[in-house]
Formats: sequence, C-alpha cells, structure tokens
Amino acid sequence: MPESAAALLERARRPVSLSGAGLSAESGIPTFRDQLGGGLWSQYDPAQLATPQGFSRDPKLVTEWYRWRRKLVADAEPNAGHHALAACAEMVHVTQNVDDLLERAGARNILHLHGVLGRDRCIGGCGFTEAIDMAEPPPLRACPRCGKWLRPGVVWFGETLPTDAWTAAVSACSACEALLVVGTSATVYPAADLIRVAKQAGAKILVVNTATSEASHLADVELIGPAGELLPKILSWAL
Ligand code: BV8
Repeated sequence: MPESAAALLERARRPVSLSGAGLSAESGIPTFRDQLGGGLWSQYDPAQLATPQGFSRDPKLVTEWYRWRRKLVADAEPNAGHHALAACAEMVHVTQNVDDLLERAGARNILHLHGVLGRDRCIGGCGFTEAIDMAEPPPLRACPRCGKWLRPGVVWFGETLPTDAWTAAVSACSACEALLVVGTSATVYPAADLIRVAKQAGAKILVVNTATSEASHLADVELIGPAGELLPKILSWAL
C-alpha cells in the first residue's frame, strides 16, 4: 500500500499536507487526545484551557500551561515525519500545530491555521505583539503598550482563524490533486473541513494516522502507523 501512496504523491500536482498533533507526537509533544499528557497538566482539559474564558478565569494558570508547552517544544527536535514533509519542496503545509518543528525541519510554504506558540500578543487588542524565547518563556505579564495581559499568539476555541492562513489553506485544498492528512483526529473545525474541500475538488485523500479518525471515511488511501515511520516511506521520492 505505501508504494501506491508514494506513486500517487509523487505525480500529484500542487500537493498539500494537513497535519495535527500526531505529527509531533514522536518528537515528544503530547497530543490533545492524550490531554497534552504529562503529570500536572493531565488533570486539566485542553479544551477548557485553550479558550478566552479559560484565560480570563485564570490567566496565570493558562500562561503556566503555555510556558510548559513552549519549553517542551524548545527541548524537542523535528522527527523523521517533519523532515520527510520538508523534503517536498512543492508541498503546501497546512498545520493545526502551533509548534515550529516543521520550520526547524526546513519546510517552507507553512500555513498555521491555529497560530504559533512563538509569539505573544496583547489581549486588549492594542496590536502589541512580540516573539518570545521558547526556551525561557515569560510568565504572565502586562502589555508594555496598554497594560492589559499578554497572551500566546494562538487561536483558542471560539476564536476565528487568521484570515490570510485560512484563505490560503482553502485555496490550496481547492486546487490540489492530493491531500496528505497526517496525525489529526479531524475533529476540530473549520480545519477538518479542508478534507471535504479537497475531496470535492477531486483530490486524492491519503491519511496517515496510528488509528482511524474522522478523516477515515474520506480517505482514498489510509495508512495506519506512526508518521515518523510512514512518511519517509511514502515521500521517499522526495528525500
Ligand atoms: C472557529 C491552538 C469561527 C491552541 C487549537 C463548526 C464550524 C466552525 C466552528 C465549529 C464547528 N463546530 C464546532 C466549532 C467550534 C470549535 C470546534 O471545532 N470544536 C470542536 C471541539 C468540536 N472550533 C473553533 O472554535 C475554531 N474557531 O470555528 O471560529 C467561530 C468563532 C466563534 C464562534 C463559532 C465559530 C477554533 C479552533 C482552534 C482551537 N485551537 N489549537 C492550542 O494549541 O493551545 S485546536 C487544537 O486541537 C489543535 O490545533 C488541533 O486543531 C486540535 C487537536 O486536534 P489534533 O491536532 O487532531 O490532535 P488530537 O490530539 O485530536 O489527535 C491526534 C491524532 O494523531 C489522533 O488521531 C492520533 O491517532 C494521531 N496520532 C498520534 N500519534 C501519532 C498519530 N498519527 C501519526 N503518527 C503518530 N505518531
């Protein structure tokens, strides 16, 4: 099966990848399914913390959660899955992930639908934003411009996606001949809807996941296994 997926991806024009937390799992970054794992934080529900309400209820707790995640990413390395995707120079990488592991693997054409951990921005909307040091992420602090809190530059549940990234992602998925769906439960919208957009545009849908997911019923080819193992196989022509 991997050989037919490889052939399909090699000849596809304007290929697109759509990735989720499973792509970074082998780099040691817990997925949302795993309740973003580890010790202290496993008692919290990410869907509650990753919301404006969660932040306004307890800005210090939410900021500490992001500090923990930022340090995890800073200590992590891109895995073979990130490197295989990065080797596909023509591929547009639409990701739900907020880490920078695709960038650090050398990938270009990356669209972060849900923002990035590497920046803070003002909660008050004064427009202040700044890059942060992921290895030494700052604690909860006030915006130097207006005094309101600074928050991570990510998209929380109930917040709209960045227009540029979303528009570019819809356009790429509407024109691709193959969409490679990697490591996502495909349960969060509107990101998950991109699979239907690509399918309706006539693209072949290839799914790589360690389990079946909400993407399975749309798959032309579904490969069950870890992204770090399967992606180098089906993208070997690019490596
Ligand atoms: C919005 C950033 C408009 C923050 C995240 C219909 C239409 C529109 C909206 C909605 C809708 N229905 C519901 C909504 C609301 C909501 C939503 O989708 N809720 C869900 C829970 C039903 N959507 C929103 O709020 C979005 N905004 O729609 O704006 C709007 C505005 C106002 C009011 C209404 C609408 C914003 C959503 C963005 C939220 N932010 N992240 C942060 O990171 O802290 S979401 C976050 O969770 C991720 O970005 C990702 O998108 C999602 C988790 O999904 P996955 O990445 O798939 O990860 P998961 O753990 O679920 O699965 C991992 C998979 O990997 C598994 O399948 C596993 O088997 C696999 N795996 C594991 N290891 C491996 C592997 N695969 C391969 N190899 C491995 N080694």
